[in-house]
Amino acid sequence: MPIPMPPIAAASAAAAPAASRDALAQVAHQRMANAIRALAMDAVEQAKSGHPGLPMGAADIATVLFTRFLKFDPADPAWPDRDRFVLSAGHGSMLVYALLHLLGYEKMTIEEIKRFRQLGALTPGHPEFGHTPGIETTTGPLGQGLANAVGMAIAERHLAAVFGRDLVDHTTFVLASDGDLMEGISQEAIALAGHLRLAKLIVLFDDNGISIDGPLALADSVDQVKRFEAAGWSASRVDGHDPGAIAAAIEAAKTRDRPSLIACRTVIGFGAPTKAGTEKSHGSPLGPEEIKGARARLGWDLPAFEIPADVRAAWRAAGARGKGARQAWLERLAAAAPDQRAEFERRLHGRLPQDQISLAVRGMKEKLAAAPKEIATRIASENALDALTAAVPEMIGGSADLTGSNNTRPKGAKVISATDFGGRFIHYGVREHGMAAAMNGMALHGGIIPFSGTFLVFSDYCRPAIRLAALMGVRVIHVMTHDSIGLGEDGPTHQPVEHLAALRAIPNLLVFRPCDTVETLECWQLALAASDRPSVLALTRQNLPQLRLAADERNLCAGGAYEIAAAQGNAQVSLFATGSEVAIAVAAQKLLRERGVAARVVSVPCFELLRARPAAERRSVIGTAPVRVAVEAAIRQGWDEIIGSDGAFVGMTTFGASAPARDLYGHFGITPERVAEAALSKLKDT
Ligand SMILES: Cc1ncc(C[n+]2csc(CCOP(=O)(O)OP(=O)(O)O)c2C)c(N)n1
Repeated sequence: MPIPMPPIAAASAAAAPAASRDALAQVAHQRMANAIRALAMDAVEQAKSGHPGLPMGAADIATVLFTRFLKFDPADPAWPDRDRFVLSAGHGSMLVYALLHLLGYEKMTIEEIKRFRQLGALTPGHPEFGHTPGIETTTGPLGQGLANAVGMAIAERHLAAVFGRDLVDHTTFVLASDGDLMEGISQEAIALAGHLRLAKLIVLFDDNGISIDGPLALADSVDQVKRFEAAGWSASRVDGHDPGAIAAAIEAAKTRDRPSLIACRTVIGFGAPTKAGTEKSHGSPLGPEEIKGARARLGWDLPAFEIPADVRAAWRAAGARGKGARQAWLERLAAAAPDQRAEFERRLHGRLPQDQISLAVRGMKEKLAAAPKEIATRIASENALDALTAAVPEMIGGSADLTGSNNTRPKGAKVISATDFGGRFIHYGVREHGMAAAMNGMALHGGIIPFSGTFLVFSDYCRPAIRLAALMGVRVIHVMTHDSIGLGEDGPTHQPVEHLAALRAIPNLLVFRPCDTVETLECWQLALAASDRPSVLALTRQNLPQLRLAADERNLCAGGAYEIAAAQGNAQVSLFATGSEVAIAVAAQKLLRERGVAARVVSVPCFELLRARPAAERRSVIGTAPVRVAVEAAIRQGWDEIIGSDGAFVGMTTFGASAPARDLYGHFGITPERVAEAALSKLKDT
């Protein structure tokens, strides 16, 4: 049954800043909101696909937010001190496209709106960061945007603590739907935000009681206000079609000492005569008859895609509100101490302090050459972090409650807390998914390189956010320790088997699996340098010998693979391995030598970097030895691109088991002897 439509509230321009008051006063709020509704209906109709319900229902909320509160300037969509607006319910993308168009974002022309959901248009089905100026993050998978926003709000607080409020002082707004709040990730995100008392995070909940299947009551009966309050938020309910009430609630939220939820009761598809208030307006074109009826109800008698001049002018005036604020900010930036300004700009532009990094890496390499270390790569990573975080102050670490296991808290890193955001380490709690999504938000905000940790097996819990990081091309670095059966006694629940392959399957993600302390340092250096993609570092719990003994300034991991132990004579066998299995391959090389077989060992710390090399280089690293054997304590999937389908693979085909690591390697046959046997048996066949 349709929910009865409340009366459309009259406009109030009283709260508008002076610059736009006059223009706003000319045009009722209602007509401005209806412009969003009309564009959404028309674009979805033209595309024959899309979601009109949310933009039509949330148009009043968006109109209030963008005309009275949000600080932004269409002339510079990436202005660092803008307020952030995250449409967590990305399916309602036409809401934000309509806003960008109406507010005067240059690239968002009416032609782009007409090309909604067409190839190459700035109006893809769901908002995409980096594709459309003014879009803060890619949303669509529900819940992610909300968790990204938590990261953005943390980033704002941290940078404000470091650089002062003159340069950093903005609010993060989210529009979230029922679906966002039903997703599990939302619990992780709101719990973290409440704990950190992120007062400058305001969530507007499009509380329309409808999802795809029908009324929310089919599947959910959570009292969201109580839920958010229980997580330490301030929460209120308003009529989401009453601009005065929405404005008052935002006004109040801005004074709170904690994050705020404003549950805005709305009617999905507001204005549609028979489909409003029902799931029928959620995700398909309304159809010509319904649109005609909606136009009549809304008093909008213009043809498709036409906006009356006065409404357009009022929206443009709203778009111009932030110009002065940006100008004032630019002046404050210009007046800042030169060092402070340079450092601020360096961090915000994502430029690394290359000299300091090179110095730190060189210093560590010299030490490691002088005194090789047999340690776990997770410890090697901690050592690398001690040096690198000293050189790169924008690195902010963390862990999902495995700090002591992941070794991601560098020496002296203070904890970020509700009372002190100046720290550089975040206790994310047991919230891997929320952590990964918040890291995306920090990277998107700019000025921060987030890195964090959990066990590799729990990369599954982070995967949706890692995928989005890869899609968006943001620099987040995941330290994933306990990377194989080598973790031992915790058993098969904790032993990753398919995870390396699964991560390598994500386009644009760098998956590093270093074999010793030197490679770990090099992989860290590469992950930091990868400014437009995320990285995972898969690291061991168990100790590994240092295989790279010579001092070498070059970063040998940069090519993705390299010969770490040459054959004596013409190689008959190439042994490929990653991480902890490189030492096994080196031991197998020795066994083969004893049998009169010349083998070379190639370490493959990063498939993606190897794949990116010119074919001739790749071929030369892979080599021409007639037999190829790969060893990795994981599944074979992916390895055929290096060893071919005729190559031999020594690894896992089942889940692991609970036992000391050494016993497990024997049990699963990942040993030098088995590697040598595999090579010899292939040699016989050639
Ligand atoms: C993680 C995830 N699961 C499922 C979907 C598919 N989906 C898109 S919108 C939606 C729910 C719609 O309900 P709501 O969030 O209340 O949006 P509204 O109907 O109010 O537009 C679903 C299940 C999705 N986008 N993301």
